[in-house]
Amino acid sequence: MLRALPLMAICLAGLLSAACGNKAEPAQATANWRVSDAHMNEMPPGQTRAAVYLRLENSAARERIIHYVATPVAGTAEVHRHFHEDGMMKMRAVPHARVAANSVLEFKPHGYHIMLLDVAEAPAVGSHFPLTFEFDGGEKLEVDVEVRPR
Ligand SMILES: [Cu+2]
Repeated sequence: MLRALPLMAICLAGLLSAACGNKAEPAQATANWRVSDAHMNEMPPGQTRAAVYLRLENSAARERIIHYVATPVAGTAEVHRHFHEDGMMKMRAVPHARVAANSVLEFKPHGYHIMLLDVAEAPAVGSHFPLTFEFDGGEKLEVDVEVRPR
């Protein structure tokens, strides 16, 4: 914790000068979770699928399981993971993704992502929408997702 403090100070100063990496969005936090960099890239015209990326930190001392993901902008939302098979990049749904105790699950290109299916209307660049995780025990976490230009 002592080590984290100077970093945090640098990051706060960085936010003021817009020089703190590309994480302009402040982190979203609850007692058990800390979320940062939640975003979706602008959808190409005609697409009905999109991936949401974020950094999900489990600050609890036990493993948690993601049972369900939902957002009003998509008919269905699923946790997916990319993997290599026979020299090809494929993706597969991960119905009960686990987040280890005191650790971070990164949803990022070529790894885990939240797949939005049946997006009827592409959200505008610069807009935000809510994404809700439901974990084991029924705990819910609502995340604010930013739509960024491609
Ligand atoms: Cu996917």
